Parts: sequence; C-alpha cells; structure tokens
Amino acid sequence: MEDIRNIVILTGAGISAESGLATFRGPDGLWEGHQVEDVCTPEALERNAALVHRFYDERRAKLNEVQPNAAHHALAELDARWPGDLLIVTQNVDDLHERAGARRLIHMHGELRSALCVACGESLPWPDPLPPGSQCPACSRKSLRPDIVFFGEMPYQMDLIDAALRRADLFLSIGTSGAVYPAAGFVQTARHAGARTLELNLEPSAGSFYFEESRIGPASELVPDLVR
Ligand code: BV8
Repeated sequence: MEDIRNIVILTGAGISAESGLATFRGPDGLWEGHQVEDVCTPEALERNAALVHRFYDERRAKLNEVQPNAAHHALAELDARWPGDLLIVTQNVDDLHERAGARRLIHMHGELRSALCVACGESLPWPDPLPPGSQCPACSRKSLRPDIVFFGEMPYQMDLIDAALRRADLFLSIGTSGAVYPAAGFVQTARHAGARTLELNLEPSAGSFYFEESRIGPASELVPDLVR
C-alpha cells in the first residue's frame, strides 16, 4: 500500500455473512422475512413496537451464536498496526468488528447491543430482550427503543465520517450492496477528494461503477489477502 496514509473502510452485511448472520437482500435476506416498512421505520415503531422490538431481540440473541470471521480479524489487525488514520465505518449493527478487536470503528446505523432512550437521548448497553416500555436507568422514564437508525433517520457521526472521507487516500468498501444512502454515496465523496477506491464484494454492487477497482469473491478470502 504505497503512498497510502489515511484509510476509510465501509462494511456491510456481506462481511458478516460467513459468520452466519443473514444479509438483507440475499435469497434468505432479513428483509425477506419482514417488509422493511414493518421493522425499520419510526412509523413501524409507532404502529407495532412489539414487532419491531421482537425483530431486533431475535437478531441480538443470534449474536451469541456467531463469531467474527477472517475478514473481521484481518481488519482488526490492520487497525492495530496501521500508523496513519484508519476508520472502519460499519452499516452493520452486529458486534463482530469489536469482538475481533477493531478499535477505530463507527456504527453509523446503531448497534443491536445498545438501546436508545427517546426521552433523555442516552444510548445504553442492552444485552437482554428489550420489551416496549422498558425503563431508562438514566432518566427512569419508560422510553427505551432499539438503538437502530431507521429509514428516514439521520445516521450517527456523519460529520466525523465526512471529514475522514475528505482526508482519505484509500476508500475500501466490503460486503455492501450500495443500496442505501448516505453510505452508498461515500465512494463518490472519497473519489472527489482524490482517494483510491476499491470494492470487495460477492457480486458487483449498485455503486461498482464509481470504484476504480472491484474484486469479486468472499470477504473471508479477499480481505486477508488484501491487508496481509
Ligand atoms: C437518511 C438498520 C436523511 C439496522 C438500516 C427515497 C425514499 C425514501 C428514502 C430514501 C430515498 N432515497 C434515499 C433515501 C434515504 C434512505 C435510503 O437510502 N433508502 C434506499 C432504500 C433508497 N436512507 C435513509 O433513510 C437513511 N437516512 O437518509 O436520513 C435525514 C437527513 C437529515 C435528517 C434526518 C434524516 C438511513 C438509512 C439507514 C437504514 N437502516 N439498517 C439494521 O436493521 O440492520 S439499512 C440496512 O441496509 C443496513 O444497515 C445497510 O445500510 C443497508 C444495506 O445493507 P447491506 O449492508 O449492503 O446488505 P445487503 O444485504 O443489501 O448487501 C449485502 C452485500 O454483501 C451484497 O452485495 C452481497 O453480494 C454481499 N455479500 C454477501 N455475502 C458476502 C458478500 N460480500 C463478501 N463476502 C461475502 N461472503
């Protein structure tokens, strides 16, 4: 990785697929089981909180059955040894990056293991099932919801992400369909800032056109090969 100093890495559901977590738009995709409108919008939470909480409780419970794969470990090792700036921006709400040891990490769409208090705004660790009306330990109001960024809600830490994209020398996208914005637009921001752009995915994504290079294959093979 000659003259590369600052790296931004975007990951999506595809990096966790080989750990056994379903992706959204594959044949067994999560959204197949549920209409997006049914589980990942503020209106859905308003209309049927029990269904939305159950959807995220089921996915949180699955985390205890899966492990990080070689792709998560390779990124964590790169993070540990890379002397320049490095930021992993994940769209995933699983905890596999941190369990592999990644430190410089942002969950732009929230986290399964966290709950959000709509009253006081606190994000709190939440390992158990989270029934609607759960009480916030910080403000005691019955106002906890999954700490998940729904469609129509602002992703987390966008200013920090934007600043990192504008400084990047390399933008690497791993295991995402490029179907959802603003994440799907990151490659364009990085490219305009002069970064090299590389996509690693099982198939060309919706945004492949914007990448200098696309490598097709499973993340557990492509990522270790790249960062070794
Ligand atoms: C916002 C929650 C504005 C957590 C998610 C038109 C109408 C309405 C809205 C919009 C519109 N146009 C744009 C929008 C905005 C909307 C959007 O983009 N909609 C799309 C559908 C058009 N975006 C939003 O609403 C965002 N917010 O815009 O806010 C705003 C501005 C100011 C103030 C307030 C608000 C928020 C979007 C976040 C939604 N939450 N997740 C959860 O439940 O998990 S989205 C969810 O899907 C993911 O988080 C991820 O971001 C997204 C895409 O999923 P992927 O990770 O890419 O997974 P997918 O299955 O699609 O693809 C997997 C890929 O991996 C495949 O390509 C596959 O080939 C590959 N793969 C599989 N196996 C492997 C592999 N690759 C390598 N190795 C393998 N082994």
